[in-house]
Amino acid sequence: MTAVMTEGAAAEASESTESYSILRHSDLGEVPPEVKPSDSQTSVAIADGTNEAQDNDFPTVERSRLQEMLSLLGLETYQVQKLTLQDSLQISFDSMKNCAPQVPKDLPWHFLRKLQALNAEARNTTMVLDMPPDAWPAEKESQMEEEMIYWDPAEDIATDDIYSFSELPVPDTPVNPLDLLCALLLSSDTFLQQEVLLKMSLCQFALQFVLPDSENHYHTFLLWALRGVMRTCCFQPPRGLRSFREDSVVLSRLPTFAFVRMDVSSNSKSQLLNAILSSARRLWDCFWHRDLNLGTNPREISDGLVEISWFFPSGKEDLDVFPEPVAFLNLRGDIGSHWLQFKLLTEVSSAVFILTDNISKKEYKLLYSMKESTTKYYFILSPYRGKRNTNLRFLNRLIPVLKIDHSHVLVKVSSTDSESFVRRIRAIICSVARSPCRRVSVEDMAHAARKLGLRIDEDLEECQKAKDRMEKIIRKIKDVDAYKRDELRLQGDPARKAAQVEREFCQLQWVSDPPEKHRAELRRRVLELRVQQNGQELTSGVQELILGISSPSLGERQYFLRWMEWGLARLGPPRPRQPPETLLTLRPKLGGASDLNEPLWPEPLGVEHFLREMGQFYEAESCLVEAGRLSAAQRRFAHFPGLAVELLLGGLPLELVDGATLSIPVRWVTGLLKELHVRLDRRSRLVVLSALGVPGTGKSTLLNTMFGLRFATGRSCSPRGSFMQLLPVAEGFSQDLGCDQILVIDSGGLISGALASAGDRFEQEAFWPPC
Ligand SMILES: Nc1nc2c(ncn2[C@@H]2O[C@H](COP(=O)(O)OP(=O)(O)O)[C@@H](O)[C@H]2O)c(=O)[nH]1
Ligand SMILES: [Mg+2]
Repeated sequence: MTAVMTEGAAAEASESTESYSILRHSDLGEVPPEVKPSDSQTSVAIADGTNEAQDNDFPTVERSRLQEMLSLLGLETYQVQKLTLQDSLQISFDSMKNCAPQVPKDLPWHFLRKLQALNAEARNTTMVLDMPPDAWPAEKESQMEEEMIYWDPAEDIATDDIYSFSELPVPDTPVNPLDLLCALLLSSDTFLQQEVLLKMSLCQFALQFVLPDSENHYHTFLLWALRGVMRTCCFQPPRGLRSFREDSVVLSRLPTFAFVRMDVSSNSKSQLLNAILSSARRLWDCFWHRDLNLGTNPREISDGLVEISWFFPSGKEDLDVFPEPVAFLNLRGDIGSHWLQFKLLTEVSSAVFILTDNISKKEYKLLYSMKESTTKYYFILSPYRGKRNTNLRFLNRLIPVLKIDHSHVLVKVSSTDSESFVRRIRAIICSVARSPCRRVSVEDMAHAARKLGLRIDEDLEECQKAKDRMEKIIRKIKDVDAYKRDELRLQGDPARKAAQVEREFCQLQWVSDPPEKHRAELRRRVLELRVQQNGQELTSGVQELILGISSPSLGERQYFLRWMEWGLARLGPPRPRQPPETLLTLRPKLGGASDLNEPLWPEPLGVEHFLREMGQFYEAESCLVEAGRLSAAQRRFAHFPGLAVELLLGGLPLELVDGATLSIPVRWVTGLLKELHVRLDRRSRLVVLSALGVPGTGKSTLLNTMFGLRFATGRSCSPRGSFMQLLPVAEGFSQDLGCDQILVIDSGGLISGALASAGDRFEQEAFWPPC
């Protein structure tokens, strides 16, 4: 035994130099970076079984590497006060500039802007260098000298089109895209992290799952950030219409497959994963790999990053490489240096694929320590010259330890047919997924990560407090329609009738000689309805919501709203798959005469209903004050606009046109705008930008993509009213732009589908924006 070990160790020592020199000159996909002092230190400790939790002993070289990266990218200022979603939306001189990044500090912003526009080239953000090398940031000058030597200034392109530079000769970018992404996420607050991941998922990129942070000795499991990513689940009852519901990806329990590298591997893990996920009809570069962007630097801070991607079948045979949903995890860097992440993957995955060229004594010891692990292990080997015997010897000893057989060892060398190799791996994945394998959700994985000592982003106290408050409200909602009727009473019949009478009252002003008697009658009826409304008490659900949005902590308020959005979205029944036009043609047959003002599909309960209720309380009270039936001192709801404006400033779309009555609650909206004026310290010159058009034509999607906004989208679930959101303009830029804020208005399904003729629809929609 001792003799074998000694021999193995000797072989390892003599071979390591060989394999390293081969790898340095290899152009094969994911070439591992040089073994860093920190890596070897960590891995030895782990192999001895002494270091299982977060490494609190990071050497200073790691610290300075992260600091250098942050300072290179201009992100060091965001380490205490993190970059927020609102910061990223701000309209400034830079955001209006339409040119390629010139210096490294431009990279994070360009990446964010491209991602916001759902540009699939976002990960390939490169720079166009149009300044002399001596203008580079001093701290990186020496390091860049070598990289810039290949750059010929004569090739500089004086272009202002940020999308055209992908066709240019690609300059050496001083930052690896994964480093850029990690640095940006480490500098962002949890809401911006969530937005970045959501947009990345829409671009069909792999998402960050465990974010390494050597600086603060904590790796973060991004549960909250992933929670915002939705997937559509289909329901097909034996009889009846197919229906669907959107749910967060973190809730699905799926077979999960982890791909990791041990020591060195000449096979690119990410390219292999991309090949596994791609169909013959669609190549999918889900995981970034270096061949996607020539000339990028090795990773500096993103080793230890774990990414996740899902495969959800589309129902189209030529696209579906797997018959059922599966998840994939990809650890960047060597498992020995990132043992904690590797252990997590072994605890949550249905199977782990280990890519390696080298199994020697050190690797044997590492994997031997996993002998109690219950996941299935597969090896993907590509042995280098002279390593074959050593590999085989240690592999044979690992086979009983990991409870595997020879079918779990796959060899891929340069002569292996790649397509059949990929098919073989897919077949393994399918067979594991069909067997009674481990199926865990991302939420379950977070429990495992917590036990291992990783930090979970969602464990923040304010996030948990907000969640508890949301659950208190949601628990009471057994039936959405009954809840709307009983708890949100003001927006039922009284609001509809009041809106109708007020509309009639307004129309009277166009009559040349309106009968005074009729006007007085309408005034009396409105007042009566408002008295009725004002006589109601706030229900417990609305009171609880008000408490949530009045929290002194901005973070808690924002967490609460997100929790409420998700909690309420899960309550409704699945929606019909068919577009509303189909339902329209069916409805007269089903229901006979129907109210044309009724929505075509049941409106799901949302936060906007609670705010609409607050608006109605305010509206009723203000109406009575105006009529002299109530004194200003008796007002109970005067502070409501202030609460709502705080939400608007935090990025929540506020309802401008009531989706149920299709009327504008004038006093409420006036109250909001007055409050906004005060809150903005009178810097409230607004430019109003609105999108009008037939429902389902992509208005909300367009506004969201252009400005990074959060208007509800989707053919059959968009609210019918109109919503407004604010875009802040940077202080130094408001003079040039001529305004302090941009108010973006998104008209929802103001008109019910094809019910109104095109002319009527246009007239109705065009009527309200100037109001
Ligand atoms: N394929 C495709 N779908 C789009 C595009 N824009 C929007 N959609 C989809 O069309 C549906 C309706 O979009 P939405 O923005 O809600 O339309 P709105 O009712 O006019 O606001 C959504 O499911 C969008 O994802 C587009 O440019 N291409
Ligand atoms: Mg819309």
